[in-house]
Amino acid sequence: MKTERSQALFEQAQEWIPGGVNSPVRAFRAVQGTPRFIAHGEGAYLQDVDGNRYLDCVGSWGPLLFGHNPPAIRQALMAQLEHGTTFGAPTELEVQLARAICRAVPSCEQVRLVSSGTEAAMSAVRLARGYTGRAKVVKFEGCYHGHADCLLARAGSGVATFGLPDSAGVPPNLTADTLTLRYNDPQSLQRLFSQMGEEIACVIVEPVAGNMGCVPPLPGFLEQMRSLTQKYGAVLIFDEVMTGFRLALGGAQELYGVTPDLTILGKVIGGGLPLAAYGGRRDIMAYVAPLGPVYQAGTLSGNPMAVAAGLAALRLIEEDPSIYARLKARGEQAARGLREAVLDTGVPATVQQIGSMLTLFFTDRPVTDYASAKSCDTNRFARWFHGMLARGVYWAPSQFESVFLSSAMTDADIYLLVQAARASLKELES
Ligand code: KE4
Repeated sequence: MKTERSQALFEQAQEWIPGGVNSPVRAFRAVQGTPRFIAHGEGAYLQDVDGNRYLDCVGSWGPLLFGHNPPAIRQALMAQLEHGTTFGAPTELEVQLARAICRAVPSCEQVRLVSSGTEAAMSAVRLARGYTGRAKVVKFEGCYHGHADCLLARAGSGVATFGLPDSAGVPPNLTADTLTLRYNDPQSLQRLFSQMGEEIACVIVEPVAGNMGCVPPLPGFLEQMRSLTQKYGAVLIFDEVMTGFRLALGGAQELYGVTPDLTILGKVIGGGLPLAAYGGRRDIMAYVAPLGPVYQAGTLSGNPMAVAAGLAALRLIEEDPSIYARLKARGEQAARGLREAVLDTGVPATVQQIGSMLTLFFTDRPVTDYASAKSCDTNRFARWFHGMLARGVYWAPSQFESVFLSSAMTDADIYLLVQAARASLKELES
């Protein structure tokens, strides 16, 4: 596979951009090798600058529910372009998008549009702290909510005492009130709430974890979280940046029937442009400036181009109510084929899938939390990843990520995916 142009561009990029990328996972450090510089996306496929073509299983990390460059979104952007790209003033379009989001996600009585999932998560946590007057934030190991200081925390020595920074540049005092528990461990959540429930402003969780690989909640985990937060007056925040409008129109909260107080959304609702949102109960959203005392602002919040793309995306979903059943069927089809390939080749691996999200974990046991995810053979994953790339399948370049199937994928595409996976697994044993 020719990669000269990607290699040359990566050399140049490292001169001008830290690590040569604008987001760390893109640098292929977890799998080594040269990141592919992409020239074009169309439907289910990417083409890199050397002319190599790949079935795209990353889908820009989730936004591309319909694959690349769907005509309806392209037309919406062209139409908006005639009127201008940004005004820094309210527009009719953003009212339409806010209403469409609230209608799709009933727990959102109001939403505030922002430009990234990080911004949405940071704002939702600040809002929960402002609304409750409390400081403590509970999150879970292996869940990622963007890179706001207070959320870049890992479990401290005594979890129930303080959180430690998980990044340089985050002073310990900024994570001291962030407590990190094990995902899918209701007992530790129960213990923490009985120790300090009245001090907890919020619990923030990925209702289906995607940032340690695809790890669904075990039965009762979300329900128990809901009853504890209710009982102690803490705000329950579902981070649905990845799962929102991906797993169902109403996201994971619709799928699992658990209603949070606040929801964070992103990715799909931007239709491929920078747009995210946080929203929820009206009495909590009433605390957001200019209505209330919790400040949050943004030059490009509700940007007309991003909103036009987001509206077109939600319209595509509205016009195609069977899309989630089809995406679920695609996910199950891919998972079935991958499990057969794992069995046939005898490589210790586990496939976890929900809807159109899935991960092939290089471990022979179920992955229910970060510790079990970290027990995977990441070297084997890296070799398998390059086997997939060489066979024309662009998989997520990290064991600890989900992949995202799109509605542009066909039976033939899933067949290609499974055959490439089988051959790449077999190669591991040679
Ligand atoms: P952004 O700030 O990247 O728009 O969103 C942060 C975020 C928040 N919450 C969840 C559940 C997320 O998955 C994300 C971002 N997801 C990663 C993928 N693991 C984006 C890819 C990247 O960081 O380059």
